[in-house]
Amino acid sequence: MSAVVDTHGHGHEHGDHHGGYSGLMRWVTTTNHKDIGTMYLWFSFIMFMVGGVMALVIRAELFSPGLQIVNPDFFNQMTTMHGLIMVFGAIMPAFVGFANWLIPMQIGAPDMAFARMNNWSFWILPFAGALLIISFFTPGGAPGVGWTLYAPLTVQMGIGMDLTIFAVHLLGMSSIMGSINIVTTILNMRAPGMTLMRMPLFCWTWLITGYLLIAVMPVLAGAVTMTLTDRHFGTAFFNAAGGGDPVLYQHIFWFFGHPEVYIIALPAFGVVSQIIPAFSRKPLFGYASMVYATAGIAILSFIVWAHHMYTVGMPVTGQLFFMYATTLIAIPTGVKVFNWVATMWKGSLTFETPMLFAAGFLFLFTLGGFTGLVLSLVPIDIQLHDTYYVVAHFHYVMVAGALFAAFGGVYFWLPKWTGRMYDETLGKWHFWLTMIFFNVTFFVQHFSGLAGMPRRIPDYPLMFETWNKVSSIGAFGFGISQLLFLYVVLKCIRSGAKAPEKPWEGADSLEWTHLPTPAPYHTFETQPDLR
Ligand code: CU1
Repeated sequence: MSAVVDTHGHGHEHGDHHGGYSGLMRWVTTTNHKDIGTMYLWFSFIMFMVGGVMALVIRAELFSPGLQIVNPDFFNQMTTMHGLIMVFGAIMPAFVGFANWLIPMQIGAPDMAFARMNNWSFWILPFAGALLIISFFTPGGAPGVGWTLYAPLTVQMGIGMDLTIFAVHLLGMSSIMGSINIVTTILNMRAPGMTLMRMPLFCWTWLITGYLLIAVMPVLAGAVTMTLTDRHFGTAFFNAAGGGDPVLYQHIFWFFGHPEVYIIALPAFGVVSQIIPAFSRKPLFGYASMVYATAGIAILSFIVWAHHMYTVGMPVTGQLFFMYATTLIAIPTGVKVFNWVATMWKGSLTFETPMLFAAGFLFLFTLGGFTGLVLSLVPIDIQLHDTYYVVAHFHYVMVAGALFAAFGGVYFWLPKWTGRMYDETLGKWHFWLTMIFFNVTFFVQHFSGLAGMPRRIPDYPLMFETWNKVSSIGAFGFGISQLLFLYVVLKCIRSGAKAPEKPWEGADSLEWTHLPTPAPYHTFETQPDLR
């Protein structure tokens, strides 16, 4: 451990001290958790832009009925790669970036437990991302099968499918190594006095997320490996003609896929659970219940997977089980929402950009939770399955949930990360543009979905035209607004005003997190606890 600390002293402002390396090699060889966190965050932003351009291709095509811009096959490739890149390339690495930056500082550890493996976890990602993009340039292009990679379509695809399978394997390896690192760091490297129940909530959500990832990423790897052997080695796991069953794929995929929703959501909950107390000048309400609710959500997430599959022809008893189990998740989620609101209750609230994003998260994520509850009901889901209502629902969870929390977290911790303040006026502009265009894009998709518009189809009847036009205009506004975010961050790094010790006045009690790595010897027994 000490060797790592000695050669890789401070954050990125001391780039000339990294084991003799400088320039690019310094980033390639770094084992510093702050450097690696920074690389995760930038990688995630680049993937967010790539996946965003794909979303804009989809929305441009859907601006009008008929086929204007792309052929149906390329449209399918766009929906597939948009989903894969956003889930595995953008959202997940963003929160691993937060974990790298924050967990060692929040628990008083000098670095992550496995600093060299940490470097490897990150550097796998660009290769996985490259494989996904290279698949577009293979014969037949990228697989146009949807991000869920459902059998049996995957068996017939070209070599782009093999590249995608390999990319998923690499992404899974990266996630598993990252999770082992996070779990080990939290369990073994807390400073004296930092008991588990005193940890900042972000650490708790990542501890639980780490276990979720270790449990389900191998399941996804199994699903795509079975697809690979069906394609090339004569097995018939998902081929009815050989005694297999394509529905088996869906069961395996969603046994991974539903916990994956919480792998994305739980760290977002953690970020929001730290922003809201800071801007309410009050401790988090119901800390212990937050921890238990997070664990409860994680456990329930393993027994709800078939709510994605109500229409495959499962027995009514199966539908009922998965419906009741799914509706149960509303209870711990309700506990969390109650606690966030109760934290704000009678607080001295201010609404700087991080708090705006946290409040936006709270409102819109709850809305996405409600449409999730609607979709959990079998008779309703049978009507709405594969419509734009589902698309609207999960974008409220993924974008207004995870992405808003990530934006809030970036604004919240940028002063700690860079030593500089961002431009508050521009930050607020970024929030309001994002908030408005997000809803213009996705709220109307509830309407086209309820009217029966199917997802993943490039053409549609005239009756859906109005809401699609509105949605496409919103999407381009949303996309352009994110360039403002890039500008605000770059401006902060280059020329932001010097950040004060405590940028957010009050309950932001992480005042020592601006100190260099390794954190000085610290005992939390003599400090107020940090939650
Ligand atoms: Cu689910």
